[in-house]
Formats: sequence, structure tokens, C-alpha cells
Amino acid sequence: MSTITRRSVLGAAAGTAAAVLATGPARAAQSSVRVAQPSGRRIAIIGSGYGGAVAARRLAEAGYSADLIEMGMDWERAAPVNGSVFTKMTAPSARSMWFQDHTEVPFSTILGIPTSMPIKKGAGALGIERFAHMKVYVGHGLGGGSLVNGAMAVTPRRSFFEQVLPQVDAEEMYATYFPRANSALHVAPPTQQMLDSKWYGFTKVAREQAARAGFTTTQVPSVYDWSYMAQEAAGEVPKSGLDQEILYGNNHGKQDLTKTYLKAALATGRITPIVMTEVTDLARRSDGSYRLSLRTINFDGDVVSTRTAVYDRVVLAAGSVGTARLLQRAQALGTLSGLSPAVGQQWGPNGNLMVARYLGLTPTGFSQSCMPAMGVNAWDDGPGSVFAEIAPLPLGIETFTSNYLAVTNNPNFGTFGWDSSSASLTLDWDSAKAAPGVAAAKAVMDKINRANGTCYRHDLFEGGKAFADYFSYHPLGGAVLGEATDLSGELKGAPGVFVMDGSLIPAKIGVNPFVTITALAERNIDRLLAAKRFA
Ligand code: FAE
Repeated sequence: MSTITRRSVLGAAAGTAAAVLATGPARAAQSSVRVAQPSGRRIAIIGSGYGGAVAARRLAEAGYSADLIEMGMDWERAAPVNGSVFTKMTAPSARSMWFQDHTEVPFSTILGIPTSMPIKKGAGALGIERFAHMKVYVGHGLGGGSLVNGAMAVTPRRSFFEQVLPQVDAEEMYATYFPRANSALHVAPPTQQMLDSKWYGFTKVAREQAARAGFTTTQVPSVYDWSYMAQEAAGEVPKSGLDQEILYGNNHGKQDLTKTYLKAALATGRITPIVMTEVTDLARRSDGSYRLSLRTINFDGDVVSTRTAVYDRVVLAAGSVGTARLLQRAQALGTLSGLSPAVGQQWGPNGNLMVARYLGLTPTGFSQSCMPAMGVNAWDDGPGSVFAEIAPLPLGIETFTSNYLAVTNNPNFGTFGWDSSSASLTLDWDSAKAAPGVAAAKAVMDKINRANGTCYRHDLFEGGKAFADYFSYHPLGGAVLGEATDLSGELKGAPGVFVMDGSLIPAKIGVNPFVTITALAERNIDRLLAAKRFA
């Protein structure tokens, strides 16, 4: 509850809610371009999601100071509006989405009725990176994807991790770094009390129907605080995950990075957050240092300042798409040269697909927790593998629907490029590339439908598709470990630039990715510190 108090105090101190809606420039003005530290090295961390938060914490604990540059809001400093910082799915505002004049959620229609709602444009928490045939959802703000994600915190099967990242010592990952990441992120399995409650009725139905088709289901650990959720259910605390808070941020319950890694990093006093500030260009200087171009905006998107700053070490943690944009642009403009041809390669959406089944007369309950807690586990590491999280459809009405976010073992890769005419990042992912994942998920869902006399819903996703293959929550790859970078994440051809985010993982990891991104960042920062790469 300390967060709520802090937010309330900050809000009250600043006067009206509107006055402090955009707090970014205040933090940006504190920018310390030259940071005093023992080594004299100036360190920038670009992006404050999982990779950036791990880097910030571990660098600070090792005695280094760094600027943490984040294009989105510092939501902990935003004053509540009507008691809330973040908005519910059903009551969106300018805080919900990143400069959109309407909401755009995975379910584009329900029974043919569009779900999109008009909103004011602003520096909201949920962003969409758009490519020709792929929409990648991302989080913006201090905390990155942790602000908007579903909190599912899953460690991959070791055998699959070894398949995907054979260049990494799996023994060390599973003995040291996955346990460290799980502990630091506060990961815990769902409680039986919650699973048995009405809030997970939709999960119970999906489990029973999967079992009828011969599939097992497994629990999905989470960083949502299950004891807080129990108190929500009992009506003892303000509701969040049990009250349509998901996608646009959670006001309570979810232990996002601001409650874990970033909190620890900021407590050291060595990390200077520079928020509402986008790194627009990255250039290598003749003395081997790097010049970053920075653009600071206010909540409404007006440019407050543009400037450059020089750093000796740069941690690239802008997420798979954000990091790709900086690297592709730098290569196209010639501000970075001599990088590996592997830069931009081996991108994938973690085989993501969303699919919903209509259950006829079987209700799934109108009270649904927004935090998934179980998944259909049809994974054997083979090409047909599917891990389908049982996701809610929290509309507050009975929908007779089972909804899933599937992760598949899609063998295809996308490649990032740069379109000079529009000065924009390109990605060649399309439905043909998504097809093997769709086939695998369809095989599982067909079996469940046959065993239960149920069918697909075609009224939820774009173009009447049963399988939404055109969006992803889990972008991975583009600067793969040991290929675009060395085995610790240092970019080949750009000494002193370290990739630390989802870009390092080639295309997929078999489960939701943030635990793996965190564990890999823990491993890499350990190796870089041991090698004195920041000294
Ligand atoms: P990320 O968390 O995306 O952080 C990148 C940060 O960099 C962001 O804060 C950006 O604003 C910032 N940034 C980008 N470009 C720039 C720039 N040029 N200058 C300054 N700042 C910049 O990166 N994963 C799970 O494991 N479990 C889930 O339940 C789950 N659910 C999800 C639900 C949704 C709706 C979404 C969008 C994602 C979900 N994910 C989930 C994916 C997960 O959040 C994602 O893999 C990680 O956040 C990626 O971590 P990175 O460190 O790569």
C-alpha cells in the first residue's frame, strides 16, 4: 500500500491532478549527462523494461552510476485521477494508449460490434508498433512491458531453452539465474483458494474441456500478488486484477518492475531516470564514445527539448522493436558501421496467436480475474508444440467463451529492415510466416472443440479470423546473443554497446518471455561486470 500513499502524497503536493498529469519533463530536467563515478565512465541505459531494470539495479549495486532513459511516463509520479493512476479496460483515457485517438485491443469486435473507444491522445501506457502485417503491443513508461503485461511469469522447459539458446550454459541458468530472476521478480504460483473461486470459473471450464480432449493443464505462476487478490475477492482492498484492470496498467496487486528491480535500483541513488525522453539516434564518435540524440516530450506530445549527450557505455534495452529501430536507423545513416549481418535477423512473435472458442450453453462466468493462472500444456518441444494460456474475456457479461493466448514453436523468422523513404523500421512478418503456429494451435483447439461439441468464434478478431495471427505481445529477437552480439551481449562492431533485452532471444522461448529476458540479463550483466566492461 506504500505506493498508493506515495502517489496520493505526490498528487496532493502537486495540487490538481491535471497539473501533474505530465511529470516527465520535471524528471528530464534533472538529466545528468556527465555522471561522476569511480571509473569516470558515463553510462546510459536506454529503456526501463526487464533488461534495462536488471542492468540499472546490478550496475548501481556494483557502484556504477547511470542515466536510465525512458520514452514513457514515470507513472509513480503521476497524480491519480478519480483515485486511479491507470485506467480500466472499460473506462479508457489518454493514459491508456500511446498517442492514439481510439483504443485498439486484441478483440476488435464482439458480435460484430466494434470495441474501439475514442480517447484523447497522450503518452499512455500501452503502445502498438505497427508493421505491414504485424502489430506488436508494447508497454511505455518506467517499467516498460511490466506495466501492461499479464504478469504470467513462466520459466521455460530446460530442454526447449537448450534448443533455442544452445550457446548459453543451461546448467548455470537453471541453477543460478532463473532462480535469481524468479525471486527478484516475486514470482509465485496461484493459490488454490483463488483457483477454486468464482473468479477463475472460466479457467475451470477450460481445464475440464481440455481434459476431455486428453490435454493436461498446468499452473501459470505470476507476479500478481495472490494474497492481495484474495483480499480483493473478500472486498477488503481496492480491486484491480478483479476489476478489469489489465493492458492499460494495474493500480494495485501487480508487482511490476517499479515494485521490484527498479525500486531497488532507484533506492541506491545511483540511477538517474530521464523519462518522457526518447533516444532517437545512436552514433559512434571517433574517440570510441557514443552520442545519443534525445527528444523530450510532455504528456500531450509537444516536444519540450532536443539535445545530444555523450556516453562511454550504452545498454540497449529498448525492447526487441525499440532496439531494432535504433540499430537499423544507425546503420542506414552510417552512424554505426561494421555491425554483424546478424543484426535485424531472427525476429519472431514467440509463435503468439489468440483464439477463442464458443461453448454454446456452457457459461464461463461474468466475474473473471484479468490475471491468467493456468495453461493448456501441449508442449513436447516438437513442431506441433502449443502452450495455450487460458485467458479471461473480462467484459462483465456472460460470454460462453474460452479464450487463449497460445505460444507455439513456429520455425519461421522475421527480419527487420529500414525504409529510407519513410525513415521507418520494417519487418517482413506475415500470415504465411505465422501459418505453422496457426496449424499447431488449430490441431489442439480442433481436438478440444470435437471433444466438447464447441466451435471457434469468428466475431472477435480482425477479418473474421478464428486465429489472430497478426499481433504479438511477445516480440523476440533482432540482435541474437552470440550472433549479433558476443556471448555476453556486447554488440559486435560496437564495443561498449550492450544489448540487454528481448532482442537477444531468437524468435521464441516456448512460454511467456519476461522471466527468461530477466534471467538472461542477470547472466549477461554478471559476465560484463566480471569482465570489467563498465570499468
Ligand atoms: P520492454 O519491457 O518492452 O521495455 C522497453 C522499454 O524501452 C519501454 O519502456 C519503452 O518505452 C522504452 N523505449 C523503447 N524505445 C526507446 C527509445 N528509443 N528511447 C527511450 N526509451 C525507449 O523490453 N510477458 C510475460 O512473460 N508474461 C505476460 O503475462 C506477458 N503479458 C503481456 C501482455 C501485454 C499486453 C504485452 C504488451 C506484453 C506482455 N508480455 C508478457 C511480454 C513482456 O512484457 C515483454 O516480453 C517484456 O516487457 C520485454 O522486455 P524488454 O526488456 O525486452
